[in-house]
Amino acid sequence: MLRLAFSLITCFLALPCVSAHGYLAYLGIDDNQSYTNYTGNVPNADPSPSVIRQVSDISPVKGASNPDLNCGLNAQFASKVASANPGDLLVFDWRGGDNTNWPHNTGPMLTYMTSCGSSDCTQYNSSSSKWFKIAEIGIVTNATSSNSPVWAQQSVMNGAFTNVTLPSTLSPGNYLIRHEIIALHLATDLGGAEFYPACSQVKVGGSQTGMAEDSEMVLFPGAYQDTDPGIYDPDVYSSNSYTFPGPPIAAFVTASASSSSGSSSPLTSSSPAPTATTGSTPGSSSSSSGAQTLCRLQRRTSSAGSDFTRRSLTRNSNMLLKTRVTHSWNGHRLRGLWGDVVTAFGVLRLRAIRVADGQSAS
Ligand SMILES: [Cu+2]
Repeated sequence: MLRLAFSLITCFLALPCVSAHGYLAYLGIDDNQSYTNYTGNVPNADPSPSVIRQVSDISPVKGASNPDLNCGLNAQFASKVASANPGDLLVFDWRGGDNTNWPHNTGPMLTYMTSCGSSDCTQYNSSSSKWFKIAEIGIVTNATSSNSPVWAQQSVMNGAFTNVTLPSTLSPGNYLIRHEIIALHLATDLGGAEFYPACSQVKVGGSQTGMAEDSEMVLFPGAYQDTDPGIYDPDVYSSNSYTFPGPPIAAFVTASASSSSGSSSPLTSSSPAPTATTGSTPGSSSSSSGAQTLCRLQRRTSSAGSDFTRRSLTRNSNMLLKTRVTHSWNGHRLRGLWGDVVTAFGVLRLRAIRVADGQSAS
């Protein structure tokens, strides 16, 4: 115990300057047979071929009418295209700018798609493209803390991936996937919301026919107003209800999700259908407007590691640590410590856990 306390103090002193922002570092695609992990480019770094459009800075897009709301700050075409099929699981891995965990915990995550037309997306300018929404997640119930309401984004800050299922009836074609985190920690002021859109280029196969209606499509910018209740949100710290900005999830997505209930694996969940929610939240089915009850975010533990690049090897060892902690979660004597550390100091958590694992292994 003494050693633990000492190590924790050391961690405090060693805390790096935590970056306040971040970016989409990886996109994974899980087709149930194999898992492919695509590496994004660090903002403003010398780019490597990627499927994720590189942005120029980890900073947020500010203002609902900012042209960069389309795909992120000065987003550049990417040179590669990911392959996917309807029903595949998209795994978004957001990181802080210094490759620590994503730094924010307040606000929704939304996923849109747009067609790039008949040619691939590598040169596709989406500034006047029509987008449809395939998923959104905001406040969920936290099974590990008495089913209390919490932003799903908190899990990302804690080190989780964000999962979204590609609609199972999605028409084949070339698409941009726009995954967006909106950080609302400053949203009590008009214009305070931080938008983090990230666009990935995919080619969807199959022979489905699902399409969004014209009336369900929006422009970026255009879909949001700074005064939208889910963007300017004076009650963001006092209310458990939330109104998502933008259009509703496209009807064909909702229809396909509810007709394929139960097919998602227990660690994952995603978008719209409030169907397969094993084990969570008895009392929460009375979801108030905007509150969602499904969503468990996949932890880093269940991803295949084979495709990770050198840069992420350190992260891989972190993932192992996280796996162990998850497995020893029940009854682990450091459980309370873990929770406190996560809440107050996201960055401290790993180090604390490393200590904890060292102790429990001895
Ligand atoms: Cu930030």
